[in-house]
Parts: sequence; C-alpha cells; structure tokens
Amino acid sequence: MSNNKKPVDLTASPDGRWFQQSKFAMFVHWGPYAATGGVWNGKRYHGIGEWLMCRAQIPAADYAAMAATFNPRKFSADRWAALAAEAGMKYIVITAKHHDGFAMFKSGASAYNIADYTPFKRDPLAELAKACPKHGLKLGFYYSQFQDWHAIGGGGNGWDPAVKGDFAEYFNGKCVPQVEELMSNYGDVALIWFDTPGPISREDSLRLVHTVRRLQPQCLINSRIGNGVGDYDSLGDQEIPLEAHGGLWESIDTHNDTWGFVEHDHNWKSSRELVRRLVKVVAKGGNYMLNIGPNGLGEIPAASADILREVGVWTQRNAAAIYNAAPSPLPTMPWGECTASRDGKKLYLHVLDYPLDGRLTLAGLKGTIKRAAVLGRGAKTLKVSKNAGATNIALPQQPPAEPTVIVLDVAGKMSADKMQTVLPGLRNDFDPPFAKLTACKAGKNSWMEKFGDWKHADCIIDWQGPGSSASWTFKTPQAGRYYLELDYSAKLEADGIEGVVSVGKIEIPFPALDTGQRDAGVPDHGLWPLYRKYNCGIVHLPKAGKYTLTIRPTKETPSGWIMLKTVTLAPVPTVR
Ligand code: FHN
Repeated sequence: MSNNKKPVDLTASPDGRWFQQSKFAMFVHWGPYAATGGVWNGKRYHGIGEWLMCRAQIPAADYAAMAATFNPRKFSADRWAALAAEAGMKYIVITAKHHDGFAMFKSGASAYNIADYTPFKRDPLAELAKACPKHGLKLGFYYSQFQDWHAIGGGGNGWDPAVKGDFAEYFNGKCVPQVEELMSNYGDVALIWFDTPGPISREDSLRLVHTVRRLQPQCLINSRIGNGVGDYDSLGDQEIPLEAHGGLWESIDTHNDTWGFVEHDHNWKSSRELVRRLVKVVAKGGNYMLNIGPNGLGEIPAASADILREVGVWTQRNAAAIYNAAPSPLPTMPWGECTASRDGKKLYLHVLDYPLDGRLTLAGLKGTIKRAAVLGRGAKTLKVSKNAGATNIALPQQPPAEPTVIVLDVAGKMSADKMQTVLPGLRNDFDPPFAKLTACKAGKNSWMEKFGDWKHADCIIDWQGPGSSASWTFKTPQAGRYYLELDYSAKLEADGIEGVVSVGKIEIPFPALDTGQRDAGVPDHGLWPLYRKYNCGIVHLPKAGKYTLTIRPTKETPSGWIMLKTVTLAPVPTVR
C-alpha cells in the first residue's frame, strides 16, 4: 500500500495482467437478505434475492431489525476459498456493501455492519483476506456506491420517507469513508467492483477513483463506477457476448437465477453449461465471473458447491486452454470455440457440440499442424487430413470429455479466413453481429425473465421495407440438407408481413407471426419481447462451395418488422 501523503497520479492505470491471465472468478452476493431466503411475511419472492428489501418495500427500520439477528455461524472463509480454488477460480469478489446498505465488514463509518450490529461479531472480509492467499486466490470487493437503502440520503430507496435526505451527506459520510476502509484494512485488494452508478456525477466517480488509487494504486476498478472512469469493462448481468472484445472485460453470471440466496431457486446451471459459458467468454477474450449465493448460515448451497467441484475437474484437466489463453483466431465454428496459447504455437479447439460423424472440420485454416491430440488425455495423436481446403481431425468415437478440447501444435503463423463455415450434423447459427446489413440495424435487446434475471439478445432491427436485408456469406465443405430456422420476436403490427430467405438460388417465403409481448411487471419497463423459433422449411445445399444467405421483408414495414435473433441451418434428422 502507498503512503497517503504521496500525490496521486490519476492517469496511471494499474497493471491488469493478472486479471487477463485469471479468466475465471467467483462472485459472492452475501448479506442479511440471505437469511430471509427470498421470503418476507410468508410471501415467496421469485427473482434476485438481494433486492428483497425493495421488492417487499420493507421500511429501513424493519429490515435493520432483521439484519440485527443475522448470525451466519457456519461461515468458513477457508471452505469458500478452497471451493473457489477447486473449481479453478483465481479470485473472489464479495459484496462488501450491497444496495441494502449493510456493511459485511467492520466499519467505523457506519455501525450498520456485521461486526457491530449482529450477534455474529466477526469480520468475514478480514477472514477472507487471510484465507484467499492461502489458496492462491486474489480478493476484490463489491461496493454499491449510489444505492444505499438504509443511510439517510442514500440512493434508490423510494419507499421509506425515513431515509430521505441529502445524497452528499451519505456520499461523504458513508460511501467514501467505507471505500477508504476497504482500501486500508484488508491488505492488497485486487479489484473494487462498483455497481449501479445511477445519476452519480463525474466528480463523485473521480473522487472514488482518487480514493482507491491513493490507497491501493494497483487495485483495478470496474466500469460500473460510472462516467467512463473505470479500468475494465463489466458487461450486463448474465451477458455472454457473441463477438470478441479487446481490452480487459468480464461477463458476470449467476449459478441459478439470483445473486443473493433464494431458498426456492433450484435452477442451477449444470457443470457442462457453466463450462460452455466459461469457454465462450474466454474465446472472446474476457473473464467469466460466476456468482454463488451463500445462505443465512454462511454455507454455500450444497447443489451449487457440488457442481463447482465438477467444473474443477474440467478446468484442471484443460487448464492450458483457459488460463492466460488468447482469444480465438478463427471465425465462429458450428462445433464450438477456439482459444490459443499466447505464443501462438497452440490452438485449443473446444468441441462444445460433438460432431456425430466423429470428424472435426476447420475450413479455411492456413498453416501447418504438427500434431493434434485430446488435451489432458495422454500422448495419443489424432489423424489430421486435408480435403478441398478443409482440415479434418478424426475424433475419438466417444467424446472423452464434455466438452472435449483438442490441442493443435502448429508451426509458423496460423491464420484462418473469417468466413463462416456450415457443417452437416451440427447447428449452424448466423448471428446479427456478423451480418452484412442494408437498411436495417444491429441492436441489443435485454429483458428480465424473473425479477432481476436478465437475458440479452443481439438482434437485427429497424428494417426499412423491401429494400432492407441482412446477409451472411458462408462456405461448406460438402452438400447437405438443413432446416432453416428463425428465432425472432414480432409485435402484432408485423403479423403477416411476409419475408423471404434466400440461400443460393433457393427462395423460401415465410409470414412474420406476432410473438406477443409480456408485461414487464416492473415500473418504467413497459413490455418485454417474447421470442419464438419458426421453421421456414428445408434447404438443400447441392454441393461444396460458397453461398450467401439473405433475409428480407417483402413489403413496407412501418412498425420495424421482426427483431431477428438468429437464423440457423439445423440438421434434418433421418431414420436409420
Ligand atoms: O442491482 C444489482 C444486482 O443486485 C446485482 O448485484 C447485480 C450484479 O451484477 N448488479 C446490479 C444490477 O445490475
């Protein structure tokens, strides 16, 4: 830590190399809300648990009375850190203070904290600061800088007049001093994760940056500090991007459909799904930070912990393909994703959807493959052959792991043309970011399923009648038959407006169908879109070669027509 009196160089950014190498992290949402399990006065709230105080409009005094009984006596920093390390995570970020205003650390700035306000009396952050290094983990803190539903003047509490007041009073009296405490009392802090900046001023964001830099010059600050003054980018909640990004960034995800513990949410993503998501993020150049929500006793739910251990088996075996991996040099592949070693001598092919014919095809790859093998499964090599510009790797008949990673040792510089490849037996998605657009736009659509449970879709929107189109050029190494599937949302006004998909010489018309919309049930959010899959018909690609797939409306589209998420060429199942 630096001397307080030193002048602070706000232009000096911390070294982000450790962050870039880490790739996989544990996010922890934990506070008194965990003790309610998402139930208040006998009513079950579905959706994110840490928002219970707001959703049930609990007066600050009543919530504080509940918080005063918070006693997570089974909390073990060592067990949490051991689990994170076993899963293959490299750092932990824990809620030091969430929107409920309750500090999960001993704070001189506010007595409303776990050590002074509850029978528990311990400081979990101090215990984690000790445990994490023992397990090779770094530690970072989440801090809700604008929203504080307990402090007078804190942002976000529109239901309890008792906390109305001056924001500056809260900001100067609680927020800044608590950030100072976090930066002073816990040794090296790897990063600070601010959240929901709301209308916070640039001056206030910079004040926080200044505080962090003064006390911990190497502590990274995420983008949710607001006003564009963070060191790295946090994407939207539960957002896994389709496109590669440069710079330092992370996807943040939930294990079930909440951040804070909710006793009735059992919708755990499987270890296979978690690894798929981790791989997708790493292949695009980012970090994957997965949240767990410990319960009111301080235990990580057993179902969540068991799944994380399964993830650990995979990350350990496939470590070389994840940690410090470079993003994919290849375009989207229907069987999965690719990462590369930083020296460019190895490519890691993450086979997320195992080809039924046991052949992994890479079209348009230039360079020499010296050796192909299943990563972490001994020295046995796989046969590599070339055919009509495509590289084929003979896979073991049964997938040796899910997902299987194939490592290619390559000589010299590998390159790949960026054109998408369509392969039989696999789902070939055509995604909005890679389309050529004429008189329509690429947009993003986000909505909640349950409260706070965000979903995101890249979409093609704002179609301008028959002159507008989206197209993708692709190549295929062989003839094939595919279902042509659309995934889209359309409003009533678009119902019946015909579109046409052309692939080579084939033209398939289809009617846009109203998919309906859902009342968001949240003030100021209007209606959420609903998406549907629509099968337009079967497309035959008569031979190997290059094709263009184009979609367009045939009539004027006053309401913007469809929000198109994906066009897919999907396998046509056959009898045997
Ligand atoms: O409102 C919070 C929410 O409770 C949770 O902490 C997430 C995690 O990214 N951040 C906010 C919403 O984006």
